[in-house]
Amino acid sequence: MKNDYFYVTTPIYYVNDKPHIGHAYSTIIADTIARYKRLCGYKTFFLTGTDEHGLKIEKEADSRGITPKQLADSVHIKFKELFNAIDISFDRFIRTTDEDHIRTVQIAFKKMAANGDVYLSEYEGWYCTPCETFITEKSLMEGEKCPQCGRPTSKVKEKTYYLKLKKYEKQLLDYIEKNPDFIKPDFRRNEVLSFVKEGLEDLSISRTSFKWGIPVPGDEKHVIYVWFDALLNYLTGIGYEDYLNGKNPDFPLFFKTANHIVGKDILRFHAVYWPIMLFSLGIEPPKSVTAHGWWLTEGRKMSKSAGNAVDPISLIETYGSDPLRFYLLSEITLGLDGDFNADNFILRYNSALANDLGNLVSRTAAMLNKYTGGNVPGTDSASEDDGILKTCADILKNLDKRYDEYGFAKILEDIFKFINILNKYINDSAPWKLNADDPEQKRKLLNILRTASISIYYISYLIYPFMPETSRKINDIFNIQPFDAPGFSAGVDSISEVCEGLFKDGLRIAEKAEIMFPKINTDKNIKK
Ligand code: ME8
Repeated sequence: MKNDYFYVTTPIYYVNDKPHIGHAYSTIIADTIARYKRLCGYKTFFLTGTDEHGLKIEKEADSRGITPKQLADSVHIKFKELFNAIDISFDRFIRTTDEDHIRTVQIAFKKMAANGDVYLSEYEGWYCTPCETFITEKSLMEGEKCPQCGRPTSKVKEKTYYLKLKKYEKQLLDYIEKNPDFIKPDFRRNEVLSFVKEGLEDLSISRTSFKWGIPVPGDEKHVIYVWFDALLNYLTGIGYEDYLNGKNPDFPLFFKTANHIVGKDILRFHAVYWPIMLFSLGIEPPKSVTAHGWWLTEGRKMSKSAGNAVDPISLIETYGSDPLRFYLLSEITLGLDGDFNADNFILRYNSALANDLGNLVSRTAAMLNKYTGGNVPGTDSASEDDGILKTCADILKNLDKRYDEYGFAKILEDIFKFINILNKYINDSAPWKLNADDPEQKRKLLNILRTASISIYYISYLIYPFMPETSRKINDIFNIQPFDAPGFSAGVDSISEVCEGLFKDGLRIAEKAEIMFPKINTDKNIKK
């Protein structure tokens, strides 16, 4: 077990409505990286959850005639159901209504106030409830609309506590400049830098005109601003309160390695306000904030309010979870937007998953059952790989770096290139034409079958973080424990040793391999 820590988070999602593909996307990104790091032996903590306070939730609950807590109780379940259906391996699902979170927010508020970073004044200006954001006069769009979502804002005038952002402006600029990997991708980092360079205004962190939030300690007319509350989930989730009480020495070790995955819409909160809150608390900012792009439908951001959201549950029920995970991570380079297109989804499923991967596994299993009675030849009877495994070694060599860059689409591209090389190798060497009674041809046959089997084991390893269920199914066929078996870990440096050990004396495969990806009839359409 490595002694290194790895902490990854998703945004916590508002409970005003059920989840869509966009929410699944952020969570699958975080899950994939968490699975990879665990596989490599890191002490990994993966946090996700729901953001349950604020005016938006209060209004939605009012419109449904229920309390905000009732709304949160029912909608947070939808997120848990989705995450269960798409194999999300979170270590904690946090809700901002959890008791330890409420205490943590109040502790943090008091600490910032004690450090002289909070003051009471008055806010007069604009507020966008769907974005839960204060909008400055100069950034308002025509018709007093929100520059972020284009919806109408409302005018507010109320007493409020402010957090001193201006005080930390220089410290933040220095931090961003000295830590080139703090904000990813680079073009987003530049956007944040120019925003900060324009000058920051202090941030209003409390409201008095509604009730659904965490009370300001000592002044309970105020509820804490939902973003101040929400960002602190990243501290609650890994036990900040216990750490302050001297009970959780792991806290700083995890937080130092924090990687926040966020959509580009909420980068500013994570790359400007959040590090300043942490400066005020005396905590070093997270290792990285990575902003991914949006899933669009027909060119527009997918969202429930736009009425163009694709329901992940109906997709999973029809096609399974791994095809969705595969599609979302292979289709767009992280950081860019992508159009969710049902025809393209089916096309990719049929070609990459059914034809290339699925076929490779089922034909290899069938050949093993036919020619060797289901036995993968051991080193004593087969030893050459015709250079095939060199391609695989090259992928492994770059893997850590690619993960650090969140280069998921590139990793998948490399894996599927390897799958195709292997399919071509099988086609070209045509084991079915070899005569098993001829010793030389028999040797060739065993070599092909062993090479294909070992390669499939590596493929199963490589796809595990992306498609855990498929990886599990492949390992089942080969009677090998899954990559998430308790206590198992193997990084790129040790997987070949593990593989050698497993395949040394040969293996016996399952008699019948199920078809992993039945071909989709292209007349069928995805239900929205
Ligand atoms: O902003 N494409 O919650 P939220 C890709 N509670 N990703 C999308 C998307 C799309 N069309 N739509 C949403 C909040 N997302 C706050 C966060 S964090 C301390 C508080 C994803 O429910 C993306 O990650 O509006 C985006 O940032 C997040 O969902 C916003 O979810």
